[in-house]
Amino acid sequence: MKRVAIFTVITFSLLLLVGLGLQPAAAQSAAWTAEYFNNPNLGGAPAVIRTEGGPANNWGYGSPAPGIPVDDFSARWTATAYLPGGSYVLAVKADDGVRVAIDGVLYINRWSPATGLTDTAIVNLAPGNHSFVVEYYEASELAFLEYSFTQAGGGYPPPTQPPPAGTSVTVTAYTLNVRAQPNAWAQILGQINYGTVYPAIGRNYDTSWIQVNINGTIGWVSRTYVSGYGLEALPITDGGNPYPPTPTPIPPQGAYATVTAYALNVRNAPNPYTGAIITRVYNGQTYQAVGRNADTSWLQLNINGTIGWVNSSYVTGYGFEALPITDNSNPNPPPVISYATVTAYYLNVRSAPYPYAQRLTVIARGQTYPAVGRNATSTWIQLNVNGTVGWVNAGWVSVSNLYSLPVTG
Ligand SMILES: [Ca+2]
Repeated sequence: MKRVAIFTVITFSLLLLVGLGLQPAAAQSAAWTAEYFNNPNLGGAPAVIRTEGGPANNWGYGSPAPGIPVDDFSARWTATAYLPGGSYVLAVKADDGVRVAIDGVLYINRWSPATGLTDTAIVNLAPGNHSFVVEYYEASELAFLEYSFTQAGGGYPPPTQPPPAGTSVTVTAYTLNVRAQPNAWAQILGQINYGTVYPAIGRNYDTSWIQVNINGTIGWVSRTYVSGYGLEALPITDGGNPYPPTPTPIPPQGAYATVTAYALNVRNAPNPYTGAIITRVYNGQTYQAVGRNADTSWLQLNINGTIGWVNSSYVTGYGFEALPITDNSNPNPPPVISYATVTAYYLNVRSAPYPYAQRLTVIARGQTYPAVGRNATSTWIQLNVNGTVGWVNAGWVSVSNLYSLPVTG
């Protein structure tokens, strides 16, 4: 007797009153002789014999009678009743084992530990007296036996109880779990049966669960298995939507660039030559653009916290022109407007505009290189020799547009 499930006791009491009132076959309303055994196999003489209204009961973790243990007990109910001829539906649900014989024919024979299993049989009877024997045993934990024997074909008649005042639900499932919360994995408080009617006192946000009052116990049942009117008008009593809809994503503020190249270098400056590669981004990736150069040919992106530059030809997006200019350099080198052609047989290219500066390379007569600067007296010319920038003596080169060159040395 570790625990007494008051709710289920109440429920089953109600079932005895209401469930068995569903146009029961006579055997169910007849007096039954109940024999209880303090062993699980109906062995020996019964320890308790008494008259009961029927075999159905819910003993929970308890014992059916004084002197009977809470586990490893068994019971037998017998009755004889006059019945009109016809087809009947026999249904039992037992924790644990159950057998049902009618007129000596064993219609249900499930003598094994179980819970939540319903066994049914169709029983065709001639008019007259019929004998019923229901046997049951409990192994451990919960103990209950549900039993019904009803005329087939007529369906379930309406409940004999008048519907409660106000909004109510009628159970449409054979048995329906009543749960502590409005979801299918919540604790089961008990079960209610087909055709029974209970006050509905609330609902969840989408009326998929109804809060009901089962003789004072408040629980939830699935809307799928009850009928009723006005359920949508019930107050929401579960605190609201447990599954809030996914919020509509807020469009990102500012400009975003999505990579259209297979792979795109991200540099520390908006220049393919002087900007060092600091990372790469890949096709389809999108990053926030935080700046641009003057002609928006390069965009400064925030790559997960790393700020770098990408060529804007390889991204797509909107609003880049509105970004702040965060680099004042001209990404495109100025057009070459001056060339120097070597007139000496060989000519040293030096690191600085004077004769003994370090020699970087040697160029030869007839070769032409872009001139990029000069010294103030135009006696030395700065050349770009295939990427090596150095100085040559102006006396050994022929220079176009000499005075357009900037003074760089
Ligand atoms: Ca059990």
